[in-house]
Amino acid sequence: MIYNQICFLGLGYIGLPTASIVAHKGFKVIGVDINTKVVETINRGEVHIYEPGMAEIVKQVVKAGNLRASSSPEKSDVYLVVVPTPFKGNHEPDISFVEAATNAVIPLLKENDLYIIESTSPIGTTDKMAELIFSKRPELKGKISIAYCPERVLPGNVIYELVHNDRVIGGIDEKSTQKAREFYKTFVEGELHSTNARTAEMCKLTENSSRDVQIAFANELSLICDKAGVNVWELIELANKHPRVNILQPGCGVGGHCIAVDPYFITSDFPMESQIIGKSREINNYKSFWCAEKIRSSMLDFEIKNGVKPKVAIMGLAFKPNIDDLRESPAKYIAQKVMQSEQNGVMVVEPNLKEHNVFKLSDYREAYEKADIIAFLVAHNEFKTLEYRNDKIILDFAGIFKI
Ligand code: SAJ
Repeated sequence: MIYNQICFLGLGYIGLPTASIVAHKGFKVIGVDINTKVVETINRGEVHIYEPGMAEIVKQVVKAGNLRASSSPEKSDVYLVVVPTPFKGNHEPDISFVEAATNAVIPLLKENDLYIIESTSPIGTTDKMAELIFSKRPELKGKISIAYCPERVLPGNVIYELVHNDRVIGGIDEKSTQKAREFYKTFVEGELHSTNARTAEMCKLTENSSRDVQIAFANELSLICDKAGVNVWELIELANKHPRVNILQPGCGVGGHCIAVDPYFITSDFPMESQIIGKSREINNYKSFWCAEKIRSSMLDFEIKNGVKPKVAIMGLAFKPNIDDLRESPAKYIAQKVMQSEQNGVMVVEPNLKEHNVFKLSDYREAYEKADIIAFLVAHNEFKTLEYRNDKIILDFAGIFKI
């Protein structure tokens, strides 16, 4: 199949790296974004998102004329919808961006085109978009291919994983699945697994919900062990010696724009059936509240015992170790809650950020030296270089010293 031009709608965390990899393969790619600043940045050969290795590729493909950014789509042979699917108030999925992107390309569609949704979506979204397309362009029914193909890349390793991870390809019919496979074969070296659109939509939600449930189990264990006087880190390490047990690590809660979010796509559509998935979300959210309360009571105990307020170091703001991304970060939530009750003497540390528009950041070594109470929220590598100090109160929510 010859692709004269490939159109990506949405140049964010997934759209931009994918568009640049496809352009790097020699295809002509037009990237579309509603944010004019994003369009201008990319057309300068620069990036607005940090992902290791991406800036170099974008610079190269823009210079070579293979990647162009625009605010509106142009006639192409393949259209990929990679826009956000946020939530309305009560965890109700919002597919309005997917609908808007689809409406933008409907007038451009022609026979033999391929239309793909990559955005994490509620089950049935691809069918809905197919209906929308054919309601406005009935002559295209059976003449174009429509598929759903979720991404599963890990922030911080996107460029590698976009090429090497297996992909699930779900067409609305057999021909669509085949056409989508042909397209992904041009840049994906991982295995391509064929299915239908609804199963592919559900697969994405299942992958992240299963991880959220597993993390909730570890977090629940940490609450039980705190009360039982058992070291949860040692417990999990021992239990995982069993050949068929693999318990994940407790943390200060679950963050990011995926694991903490995707399970709600299921619970909002299947509230009665998704008991464990719903409860796991509650447990992971509660863990963050529990950590904040632990810190605050430790501060109170210190003041009662010593007659002075403690100096406190909040170690880590990112949503996971060794990245600078604070989206949906439980650590940020905890820092905010602790500082609501006490500003004085609280130092905030985030080694992956130079500054923050809300928190005044401290150097992690200085904060560790000065503080009476140290709360490790995120297992950044820098923190693992610190020596354990038994003259300080260490709240180890991230397993730095595994105490
Ligand atoms: N976490 C724990 N304990 C663990 C593992 C993770 O508390 O043992 C926490 C992390 O600290 C973080 C959160 O969970 O706050 C999510 O981190 P993550 O590394 O599990 O997930 P993400 O959000 O960075 O990326 C996930 C990945 N999905 C899976 O691993 C099933 C990635 O493959 C997906 O592509 C991505 O979501 C997405 O875009 O959906």
